[in-house]
Amino acid sequence: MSLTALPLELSSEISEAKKNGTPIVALESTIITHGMPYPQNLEVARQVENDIREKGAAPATMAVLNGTLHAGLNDTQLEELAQARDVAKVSRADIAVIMAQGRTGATTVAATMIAAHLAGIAVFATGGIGGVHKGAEDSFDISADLTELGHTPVTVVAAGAKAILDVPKTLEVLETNGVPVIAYGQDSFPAFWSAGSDLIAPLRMDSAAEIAAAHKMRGAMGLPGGQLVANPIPATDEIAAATLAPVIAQATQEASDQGISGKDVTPFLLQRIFELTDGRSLTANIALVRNNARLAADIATALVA
Ligand code: PSU
Ligand code: MN
Repeated sequence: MSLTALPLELSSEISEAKKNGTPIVALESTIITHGMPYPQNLEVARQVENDIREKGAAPATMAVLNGTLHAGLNDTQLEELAQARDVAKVSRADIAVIMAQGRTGATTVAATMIAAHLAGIAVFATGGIGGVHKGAEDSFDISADLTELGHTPVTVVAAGAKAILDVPKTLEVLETNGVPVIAYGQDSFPAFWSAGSDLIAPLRMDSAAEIAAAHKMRGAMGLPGGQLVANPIPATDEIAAATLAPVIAQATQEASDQGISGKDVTPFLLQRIFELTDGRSLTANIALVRNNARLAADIATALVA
């Protein structure tokens, strides 16, 4: 059997950054194709990339385009992805199949970590990670993002986990997988749309330099796996948990009534919550992704220092 060469293409911005030792932050593309509606998804994707550039780092949005894994998209590619319909949502299980078939796919947190590691990128910013779904004791629906964090040495900055998930069980599975869960600048584990929650995060750090040092220490010890940095949403953009609880309950009930399962669950819930909050969930989502991108850029900068 002959080896297949890896079809991995770095954008000119990312190859330049690698040559110059510029810090790089990876970004996912499922948030663009399945997490937000057009045209806000495109605006946000561009805004987040610019937030990273303003910090002196380079943004690498990851996606599979016609079978090639891309680290960094140009503006035409970003626009095509934002408008595309029926793009596959790819995770660890299906990324190689989609690539071998020459298809196009948006990367989840798990697949973005794989892509970032292949491209030599250590830090990744997103909105929220996948987790243990409510009712997982019956459905077994646990996101591959959690096991990926246990395998692949990338530090992921997210705003905690959404209340569409069973957050205590999500923290348990992360612990089982050996993933450090680090709340940034506070004791409680952030709840995505709300800065705080009544769960205390397992770990806390207050600076990008400390987070970078912990990332390097794992590497020095030869420990596989990454870190989850849980960065609270800025106070001005929060939505109270009590406001969202009935919305989440309704969306979850509808998903179950309509027999939504597997990969479709998370996109369905995000879309229904967007509709039921008249778009307010999206405004908060945008603010927290940008906030995560800025922290990730600081961590990437501290890592190359
Ligand atoms: N959570 C969000 N927004 C998202 C996702 C999760 O708040 O866009 C996306 C991410 O790409 C994440 C994926 O990796 O959904 C998880 O999907 P699943 O639950 O099917 O593993
Ligand atoms: Mn799932």
